[in-house]
Amino acid sequence: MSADASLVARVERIVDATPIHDIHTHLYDPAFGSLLLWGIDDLLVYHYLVSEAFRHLDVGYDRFWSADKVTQAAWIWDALFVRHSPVSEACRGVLTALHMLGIEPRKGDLPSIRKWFAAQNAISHVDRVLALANVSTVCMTNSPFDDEERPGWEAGFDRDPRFVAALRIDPLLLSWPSATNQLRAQGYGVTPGRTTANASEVRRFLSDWTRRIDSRYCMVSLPPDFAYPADTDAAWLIDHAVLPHAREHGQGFALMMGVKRAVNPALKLAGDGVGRSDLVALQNLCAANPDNRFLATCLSRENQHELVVLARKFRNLHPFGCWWFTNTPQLVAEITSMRLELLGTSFTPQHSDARVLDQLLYKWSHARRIVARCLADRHADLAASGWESTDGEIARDARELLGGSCAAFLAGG
Ligand code: RAT
Ligand code: ZN
Repeated sequence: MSADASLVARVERIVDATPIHDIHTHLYDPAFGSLLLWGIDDLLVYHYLVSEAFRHLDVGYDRFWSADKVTQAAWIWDALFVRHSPVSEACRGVLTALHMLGIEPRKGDLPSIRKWFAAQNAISHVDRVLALANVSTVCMTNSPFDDEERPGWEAGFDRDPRFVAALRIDPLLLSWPSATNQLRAQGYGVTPGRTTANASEVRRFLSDWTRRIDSRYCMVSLPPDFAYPADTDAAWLIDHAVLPHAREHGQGFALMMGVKRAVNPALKLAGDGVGRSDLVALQNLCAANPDNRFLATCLSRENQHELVVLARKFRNLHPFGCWWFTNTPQLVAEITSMRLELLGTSFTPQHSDARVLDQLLYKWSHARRIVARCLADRHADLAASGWESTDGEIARDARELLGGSCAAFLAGG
C-alpha cells in the first residue's frame, strides 16, 4: 500500500535525522592527501559519467585519455550538461551535490564552479560534506596491492575515526599467479602453486594487513562465472586462506558479484560491464561455511530476487547495497521494497560506492528518499493491519537500515 503524504513526511524526517554508516566507498582517510578526491573536476570525470559522455563525444578514446583532467571534465560538462539535459542518475547526482553545497549550476558556469571549490580547505570540506550528508562513518576500500595506497599504511598515520577500513583482495583471488609476485615483494614466501605452505603465508599476509588497517571485513568483486566449490585458485584460496582467516579474526567476507571487467578496455575504469551470476556459488559458500559471515551484493538485476531468498535460508548471509548499474531510483526502489518484504530490516539497502567525497551528498540524499518511501509503504501496510508504529520504532528501523543491521551482523549478533 502507498503511504499517504503525512506518513511519508514522518518517515522521511526520521530517516533524514538518522546518521549513516556507509559500508562501502572508495574514499580515503584525509591523511592520504590527494588520494581523497573531491571537487567539480573529479565529480565530472567519475567513470559513470565518462561512459555516458562517450555516447555523445566526438573525441576519440586516445585523445580523451591523453588530455588532462580539467579538459576531460570540460568535455563531459559540455556533452552531458550543456548539449543535453542531465537527466541520468549520475548527472543528476552532480547537480544535487552542487545544490547541497549552495552552488546553483544553472546560474554559474564551469569556471565559476571550479573557483568555488578552489577556495575550499580540504579538511573543512570533509567536515562539511559529512555533516550535510549526515554520514558518521565511511568504510574505505583498502588494497595492499595498490602501489599508491600501500606506502601510506606502511608508514603509518593518525587515523580519522570517521574513515574505517576494509581489506580488498581482488588480485589475490582473481590473479593468483601474478599476485604471488606482489606478496613476495612484501616479504611473504609464496609460490604460484596451491600448497599448504602458500596457504599459511597468505593467511599471514591477511592477518598482517587486517591488523595494520584495522579492517572491518575482507572484500572481493567477482565475475559472473565465479564458481564455488571449484578447481580454481580463487576457490582454493577462499577455502584455505580467506575463510579460515575470517573465522580467526572475526571478519566478514564481502562478495560483490557479477562484474565483467573491461568489456570495453578503451573506456578504462568506465569499461566494465555486468553479467548474471550463478548464485549457487554463494549458496554453497554459505552452506559449507556456517561459521563464516558473508555480505553480498549483485550487479545484475536478474540476481536480486534469488539473493534475497538465499538470505532467508542462510542467517550467515547479509545482502547489501544497490550497486553501480543498479543504483538508479527505479531499481533501488524495486530492490529495497523486495528486501523489506522478504527480510524485514535484516539487510543494508544501500552503500554509496562514492569515489569522490562530494558524491556522498547525492548518493545519500537520493537513497534516503527512496528508503524512506519504501519504509513508509511498509508502515502504511502495518497500519492497515491495525499496527500503528511509533516514531521510536521507525527510528529503530532507520538505524538498522542505515548501518546498524550490518554492524550487528558483522559483530555476530
Ligand atoms: O562502483 C564503482 O565505482 C565500480 O567501479 C567498482 O569499483 C565497484 O564499486 C567495486 O568496488 O568493484
Ligand atoms: Zn565499489
